[in-house]
Amino acid sequence: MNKKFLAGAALLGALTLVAAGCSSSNGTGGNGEEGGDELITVGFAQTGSESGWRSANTESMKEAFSKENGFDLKFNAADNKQEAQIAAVRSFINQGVDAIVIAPITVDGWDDVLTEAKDAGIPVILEDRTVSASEDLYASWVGLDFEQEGKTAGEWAVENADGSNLVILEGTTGSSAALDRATGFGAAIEGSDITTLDSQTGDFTRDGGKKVMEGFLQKYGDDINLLFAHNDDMGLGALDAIKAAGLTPGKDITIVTIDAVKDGMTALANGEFNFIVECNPLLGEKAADLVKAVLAGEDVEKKTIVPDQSFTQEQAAEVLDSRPY
Ligand code: GZL
Repeated sequence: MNKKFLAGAALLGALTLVAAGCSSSNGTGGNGEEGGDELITVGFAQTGSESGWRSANTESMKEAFSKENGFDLKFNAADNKQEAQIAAVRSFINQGVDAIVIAPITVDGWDDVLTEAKDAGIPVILEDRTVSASEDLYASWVGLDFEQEGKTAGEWAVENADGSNLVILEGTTGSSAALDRATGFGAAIEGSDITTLDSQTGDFTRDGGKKVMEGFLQKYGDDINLLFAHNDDMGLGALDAIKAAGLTPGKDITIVTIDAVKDGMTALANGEFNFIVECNPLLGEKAADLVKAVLAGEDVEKKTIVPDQSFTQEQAAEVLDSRPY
């Protein structure tokens, strides 16, 4: 139930009780919990479960939006389909949640449902990816600098693999992560001797990365000597295709990815990947703080960027056992 409505009803109820010379005797919060405060009901529309990064992000969000932290979380994973994700947001609006959090699968297509949330007086916080809709349709965004991630990956490639023939496994088409990583990487290799043979989406999944890499290898064979994958999971899928083609990943084909999840860092430490740019999935605490601040009527920053780092093979080997995800 929308907190504004509840607050009004509670006030009216309290006034009625006082007027009738009664007082509430059960000493419970609005939701009847013994002595507890009322929980903040939050609808979280997650993209799906397409990658190791997504699993870590979901875990971080569920941990932060726990009952212990004062939340009643309604969770939906949209199987990487934007129409399902928009339907989930509409359902949260109809349920009259206090706030909505979205990890928007793609940048476009959000104006209508965000306007509906605004008209219903339900604040929206974006986490992870961004949208093209007007900033006045959401309260705040917390995420990563995807363009910088792509730029860092591209700069390493020019520094360590200039003159290579490159294939690219792109993330989900139309997602801010894929669009901005492509922009940053492209700018970094501009003017270098790296030749881009092909670029295609693997939808951020291992299966997608494997299938697209199989196609690249059939078409270009061992001309390929550099792979840039927009996330670890597509790079991990590509490893299967590279080995099946009788090539040695990390040597015959230099591999640069983004995320730095455990399986990616393991591949980096054992020499199958060559460089990874981190993309921090632990956004839950910041998102929960933003929800509480917005509902308390506090001014919040429109954008919060969480810092990233990058890893070579040697650095991965050093930190692998201490990685939080
Ligand atoms: C990035 C995130 C991307 C990851 C992928 O913040 O949106 O989506 O890089 C994930 O692993 O699927």
